[in-house]
Amino acid sequence: MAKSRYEYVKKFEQESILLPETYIVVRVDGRGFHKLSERYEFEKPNDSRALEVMNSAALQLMKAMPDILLAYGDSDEYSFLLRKGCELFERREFKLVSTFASTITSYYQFYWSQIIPDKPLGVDRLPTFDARAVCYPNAELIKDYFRWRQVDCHINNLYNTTFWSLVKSGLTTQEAENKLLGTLSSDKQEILFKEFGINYNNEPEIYKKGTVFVREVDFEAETTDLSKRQAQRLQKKLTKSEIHKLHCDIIKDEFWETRPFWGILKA
Ligand code: DGT
Ligand code: MG
Ligand code: MG
Ligand code: MG
Ligand code: MG
Repeated sequence: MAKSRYEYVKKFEQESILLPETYIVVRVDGRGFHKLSERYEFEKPNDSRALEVMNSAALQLMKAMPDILLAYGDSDEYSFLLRKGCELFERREFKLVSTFASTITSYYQFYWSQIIPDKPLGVDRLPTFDARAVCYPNAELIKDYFRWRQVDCHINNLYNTTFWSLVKSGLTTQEAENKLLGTLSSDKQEILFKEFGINYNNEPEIYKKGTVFVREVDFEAETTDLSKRQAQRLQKKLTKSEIHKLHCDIIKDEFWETRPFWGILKA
């Protein structure tokens, strides 16, 4: 095809290629979900249907992208781990993050209409997501990344559970906030138990631990130079593998060392 005289403008485009041979974590997060949760009257502190929408969207994204080995999410966010040898979009960052953000947004809106049909989405506040990609060079960092997100889930859930118990018992939001200022985890657990008879340990695992999707695939450590046939075989194996849903602890080593994909990660 002949080039037009205007084609030179393409040279102004900048490409950012994610570092080769590193794990890529893409995290998506709902935009302004504080406001969105008020607009659609989410249950407090946790709306189980909204969480189901988020989880369904994340699972569908994972199915559509076989290079995702693991996903972890809570609240309005999800983190996806892509395998080290992933060549999706030639590792072009903008293509990757914009695709993740738009795909999760589409799936989220689709599942919303299925799961929450009694609250149709209004154009004044539609759910949308941002996305970022971070490269991590080794498995230890990957473990700590996901541990960081689960600890965050735990801290937020304990706070929110205590906060909304106080508010539902008659405190204003300001009073509840003041009461929790400077409290430790143990103080919040004590407030929950003494004032509301709630044993935090008995709260649903999905709220305390978030949701983990694991691709149960057991190929050996990735070698750098796969032949075309080996690469195709691997892609097929990834595509056909089952995905399991868990609400378990991912902070302890046990989770990591007992997963089939650990062989890939520890390399
Ligand atoms: P952002 O991400 O900077 O655009 O702003 P937000 O407002 O999305 O803030 P973020 O992502 O730090 O926090 C998530 C918000 O979503 C937080 O205010 C609580 C709300 N949210 C998420 N899930 C639920 C839920 O199940 N129930 C209720 N009531 N609120 C939720
Ligand atoms: Mg935020
Ligand atoms: Mg958000
Ligand atoms: Mg968030
Ligand atoms: Mg095009």
